[in-house]
Amino acid sequence: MSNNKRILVFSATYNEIENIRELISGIQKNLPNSSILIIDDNSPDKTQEVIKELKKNHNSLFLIERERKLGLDSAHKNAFRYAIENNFDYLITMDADLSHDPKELPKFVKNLNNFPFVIGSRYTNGGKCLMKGSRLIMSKLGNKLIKIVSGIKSNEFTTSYRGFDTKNLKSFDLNNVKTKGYSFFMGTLFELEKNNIEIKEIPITFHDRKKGVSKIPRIEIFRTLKNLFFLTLNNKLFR
Ligand SMILES: Nc1nc2c(ncn2[C@@H]2O[C@H](COP(=O)(O)OP(=O)(O)OP(=O)(O)O)[C@@H](O)[C@H]2O)c(=O)[nH]1
Ligand SMILES: [Mg+2]
Repeated sequence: MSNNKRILVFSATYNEIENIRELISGIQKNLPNSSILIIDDNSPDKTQEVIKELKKNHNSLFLIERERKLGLDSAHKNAFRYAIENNFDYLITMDADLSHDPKELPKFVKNLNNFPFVIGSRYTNGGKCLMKGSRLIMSKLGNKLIKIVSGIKSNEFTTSYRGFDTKNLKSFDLNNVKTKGYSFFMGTLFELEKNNIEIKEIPITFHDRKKGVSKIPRIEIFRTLKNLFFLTLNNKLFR
């Protein structure tokens, strides 16, 4: 890839010992010149120890260890700050459970050359979501509902496979997103909209987690609905 941009790929981990090696080797293979940042929240399964071992043979792998489970939203905010403070041009974020395929990373970089924000979308033309049963239905309906209620032009709101061109985001700052937990990812799109930043969807295939267990409590779905209405109201009132 003829690209001299400094790229940081970020993932948050909590008990991903069964996935972390494959994730890191996948990132290395697909974006050999990128740096990798992992923020681990003191995983009881000792994911962080595996990362420390991998660091010995990988001088652009960085680990931030936090004392306890401080949540996915604050991990992503930390990563955003880290990317800016360390002068990275592009920040690409993804889950560590291999739901997001590292093979798709080059596509993010290519699009970041033309767009300040890129979201990996399961629900745009060519995108796929390989979740099953009620999970798939909830996800599809949820994203459709958010689109209708918010009026924001995107078919995907809830995935964390996203790319930021840190130098071209105007006044957008991920740390200004106030919604927590699951809603944080949706809240990001409201914040982009507020800053008049185009949301570029690129198709991805989302794989269901094969190893390890899900950490997101299902109650988050209801919290997301509540936040959707408040964010939309706020958006309409303060434009
Ligand atoms: N550092 C940190 N990482 C977290 C935390 N909660 C979740 N993660 C990580 O965030 C990513 C997404 O979490 P998942 O549990 O896969 O959530 P999900 O994708 O909604 O659930 P599944 O579809 O069932 O996998 C994974 O890489 C987790 O390891 C947290 O509190 N702190
Ligand atoms: Mg997952």
